Amino acid sequence: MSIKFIHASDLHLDTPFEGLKILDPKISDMLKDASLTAWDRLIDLAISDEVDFVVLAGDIYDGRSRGVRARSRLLNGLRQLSEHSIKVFIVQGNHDPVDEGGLVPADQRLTDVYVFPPRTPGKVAFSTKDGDDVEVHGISYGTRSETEDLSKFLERPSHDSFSIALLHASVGGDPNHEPYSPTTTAKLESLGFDYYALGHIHTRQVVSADPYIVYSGNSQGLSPKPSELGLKGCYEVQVDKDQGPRLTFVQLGPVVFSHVKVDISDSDSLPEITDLISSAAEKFVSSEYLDTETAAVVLRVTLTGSLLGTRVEESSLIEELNDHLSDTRSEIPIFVTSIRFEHLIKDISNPFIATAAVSSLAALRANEAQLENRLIHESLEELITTPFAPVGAYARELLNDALILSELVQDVQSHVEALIQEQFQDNGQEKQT
Ligand SMILES: [Mn+2]
Repeated sequence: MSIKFIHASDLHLDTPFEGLKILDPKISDMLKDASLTAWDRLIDLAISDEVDFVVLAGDIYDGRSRGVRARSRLLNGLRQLSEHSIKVFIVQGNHDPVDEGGLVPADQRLTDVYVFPPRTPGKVAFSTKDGDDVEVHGISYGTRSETEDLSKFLERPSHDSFSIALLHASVGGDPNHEPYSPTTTAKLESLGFDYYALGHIHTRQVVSADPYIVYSGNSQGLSPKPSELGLKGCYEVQVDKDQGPRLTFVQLGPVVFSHVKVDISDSDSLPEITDLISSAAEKFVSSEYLDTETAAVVLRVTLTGSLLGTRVEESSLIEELNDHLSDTRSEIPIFVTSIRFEHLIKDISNPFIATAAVSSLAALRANEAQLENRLIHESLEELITTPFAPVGAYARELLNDALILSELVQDVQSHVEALIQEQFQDNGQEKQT
């Protein structure tokens, strides 16, 4: 037995990358084509590696409109695979459910393309060119929000074939994704398939290796969110006689979203901070992404440490940084899209922070259980309007995030305690000398 196939999902073809502020035309052009380039690379890979078939686990399209660029590119790729007798199995996901239309026009005769229907057992049994028996089963989304476990519609696979279940589903729940078609590894295992080719969660992961329950992740990252970071692509799966499936990750997405953290504690001027971030970004990109298929890296930068005495506007810093980065020697273009300020609140010597700290502490003392106390909110609201931009941005973030808010209160409490302790010790020392 020797079966070779590609497992991909969440192509989100022609996604518009909404909400991303990309000012550099070179990068925005690259992004505009990134999801389509990833699809073209998948087709090239399937043909050059002579795989037997391709499984696509949902969210082929990105939005309701399913624009003409996405449709023609999909059709073109599927035609190429058909010409090479490479079968394609597809389920529709929450971004492209069946009630919003089929994936390919009915008048297109694509004999080797199988799109599974919703809410009814879909199954295709066939033999590969080497004579190995394969069964692919799958269930599509009928509507955008399938809240039932769709795996219950699957038929049992036959034991003498290599069997694959193709689903767009949430295994075990992931807070970053809508809990559509929720299921568990135990539930899937009990169905008896050899390989579960999953989509929906954009983070690539082998959930279980016996049997294989796998998320290929999306083929191109979509934003600087955690599930979208790093290299994106597909799994090429090889199944040989008496051997379990062997998975090889292949990068497809040309634009990589990533994240770099820079400590700016020791810098006290804007040019110094810009230099520090640029060199950190360049170093990070050259160590992580050389020798890859990456055409550009879109970075989110997190700054930690004190910004005392430095006035920094996020937008001007981003502009400055990108100017700086476009002149660098880095082989892969780097573009910074956002900057976050972390833990600046710890700098208790800043008068704004000290004010907030004291009122927060007072609030905490007054009512320990209620973190979303009026006083904390008031002091944070006050902070938003400070001329000290990073603190303002941080305060705004805190107001929208109860978890960070509670962390802040803990931080403040321990810092104020440390401060008191310090003063107490200083006094003690003074007495001794
Ligand atoms: Mn998706």
